[in-house]
Amino acid sequence: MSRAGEVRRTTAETEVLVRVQLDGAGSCDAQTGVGFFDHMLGLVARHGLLDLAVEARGDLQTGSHHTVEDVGITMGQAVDEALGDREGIERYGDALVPMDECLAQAAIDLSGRPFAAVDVPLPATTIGGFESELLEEFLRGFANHAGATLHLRLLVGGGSAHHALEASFKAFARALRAAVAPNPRVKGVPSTKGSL
Ligand SMILES: [Mn+2]
Repeated sequence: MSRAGEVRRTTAETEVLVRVQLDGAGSCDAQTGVGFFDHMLGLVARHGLLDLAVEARGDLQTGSHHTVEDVGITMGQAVDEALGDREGIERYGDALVPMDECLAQAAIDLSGRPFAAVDVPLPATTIGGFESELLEEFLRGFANHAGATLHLRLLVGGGSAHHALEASFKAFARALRAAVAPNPRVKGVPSTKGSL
């Protein structure tokens, strides 16, 4: 069965459409109006082996905060939809990703319980319209709406915000890929509670 999700979300600040295919080939069509963010979403698709389409029209005259956060929320909702009852999946995923001088570590539990702990110290800067502190907003929006517990830390590096952000988005993507992976040995929902 194809594990796909499609969510359109409209507020006074943004209009976002996300389509995701969990068992994809890594293709991405991201149009958020924030160049660096499109670049990061491309990395998430490629390293998460997701097929991803993201269209966002946001109030960028206020900066990219609303747009980035709302894409995180909408992507979380689309992944939640694609996961369905979460039967037969790994549920847990983690990744340790180097990017030149940077090393990022991510761990995800598709527990159904939202939580995000992000420890990526970065210089306050804006790259291609993306304000560096928005990594945490994106991940928190995603975790809260995907029903995921997410930890992400930058173990080494941070001087180059571009490298640190790339390492972080790639670690998130690879941990997510591992967590959503089907496992034929997992019968039913991977929880002793019987539901997630
Ligand atoms: Mn790059």
